[in-house]
Amino acid sequence: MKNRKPLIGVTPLYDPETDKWWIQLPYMKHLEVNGAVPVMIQPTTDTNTLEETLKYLDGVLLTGGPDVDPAHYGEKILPECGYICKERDVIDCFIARRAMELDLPIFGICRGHQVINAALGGALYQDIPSQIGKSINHRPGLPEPHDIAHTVTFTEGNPIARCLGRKTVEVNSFHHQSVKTPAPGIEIAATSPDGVVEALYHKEHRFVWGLQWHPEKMPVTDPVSIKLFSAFIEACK
Ligand SMILES: [Mn+2]
Repeated sequence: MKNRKPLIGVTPLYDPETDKWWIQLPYMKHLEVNGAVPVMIQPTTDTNTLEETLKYLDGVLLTGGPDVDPAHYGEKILPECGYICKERDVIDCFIARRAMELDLPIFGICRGHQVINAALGGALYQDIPSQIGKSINHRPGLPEPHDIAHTVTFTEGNPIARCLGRKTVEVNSFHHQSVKTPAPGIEIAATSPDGVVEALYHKEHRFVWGLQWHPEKMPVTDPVSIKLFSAFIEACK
């Protein structure tokens, strides 16, 4: 236990229209209110710099964003695949793999959850509506970011379910891709009623969790979000 709050590196987003890298504040806010110090990871593809950055961090939060290049899981790009940011793929995949090797806790949200799987050798569905079906709309475009889109049901005895102390949770949804084949060591922790993977964890690592939904888009007082961010931050101490 260190005599300071955990320092959490947060991956930024790239906006191709303005050529700017930026952060979505709710990730930082939820980390801050639950007892961590969040900082943006510099968007550089120089992996030496990223390696040096990791030496200072107590954990990493892999954020949402554009689709991972299907080349990472050995597939050609389908027409339904969305915008790809190759620089961000380099940054996020390097951070995910090296944080694993360094035993740093990793919390992946939406794209971050998909990055964990793709970086470790798993595959993704490039587009849920065209590849799985349309029983649930995972990108319904509801008025508020915290509006509930669907339920997720946890598998028996996984650490995320234990953290929340419940078998189901109501979640928001902003994605059109999902985990197809789990990477070696990755276990599915929760699915939506249509079978889409909504949460994962690494069975041998002390804290590698991925969520397909966005707990940071819920109010900072949301009990489920508090438990998830607190568990991550506790692992970073
Ligand atoms: Mn969903």
